[in-house]
Amino acid sequence: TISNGTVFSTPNDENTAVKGQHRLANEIEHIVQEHLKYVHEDVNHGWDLIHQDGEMKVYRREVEENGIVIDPMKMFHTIKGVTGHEMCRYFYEYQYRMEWETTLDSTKIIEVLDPDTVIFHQMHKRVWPSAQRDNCFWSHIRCIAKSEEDQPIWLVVNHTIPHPLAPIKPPQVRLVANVALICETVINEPPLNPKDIKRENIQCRLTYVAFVNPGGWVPGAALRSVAKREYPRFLKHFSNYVIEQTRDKPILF
Ligand code: 6CM
Repeated sequence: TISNGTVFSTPNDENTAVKGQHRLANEIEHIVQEHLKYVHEDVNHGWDLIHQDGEMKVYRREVEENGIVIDPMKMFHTIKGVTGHEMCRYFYEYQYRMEWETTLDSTKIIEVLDPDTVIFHQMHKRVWPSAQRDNCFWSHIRCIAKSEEDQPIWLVVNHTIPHPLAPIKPPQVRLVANVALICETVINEPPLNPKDIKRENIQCRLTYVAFVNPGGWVPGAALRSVAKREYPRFLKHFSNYVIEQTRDKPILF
């Protein structure tokens, strides 16, 4: 219990497993709905295609706020042989984070709100010449059923929040991020018996959006060039990671 009376649970606290009943439930619901609303928004107006590689398309909208570059990013990809659930699981779960995240020095869970919602504190690698960034955010995974026949939508949202267990310690700078990974599974030529579905029959259609404020001045041109290089790199690397991890495992629908 923290001095203002708020009860914070720890990662090994067994009493917090009631899904969706915690102090962030309303905020999370709101942000999740926002992401779902804009997932199919078209990218023909105001978005620049800055990278394309096969099925992968990376778009950016150039935006500055008080002289700080906060360009929204939006990307689409289709990954063969994996499900939306698998993509989201590997993105959400703590134990895999350092195996695919190339921008981090460290990650830790500082609170578990329910099995689908945790709070992370992460330290990013320093990008010279700017200050090192950290990020404290809730992370939430969710499955949204569309209908009996359709494959569900899986999504993970990571959204920055302040937390007493993660005070900002200058010279580090806290970045502010709102990112979502939204995935659907497509089954090609489905066999009559769903049990016969093989990895070669499935693919994942993915949308990833990122709204990141670097939380302090960074040279705009440098930030844009880092983003242009790093986001496609992340998407390619992370997708290949999930393909490799799941190749010989039963399909997780
Ligand atoms: O979504 C990604 N990772 C999530 C899980 O770790 C995380 C996302 C946070 C967004 C932060 C992106 C910015 C990282 C760069 C920091 C350095 C800034 C200084 C630049 C100076 C020129 O919740 C994957 C994110 C992939 C980003 C490329």
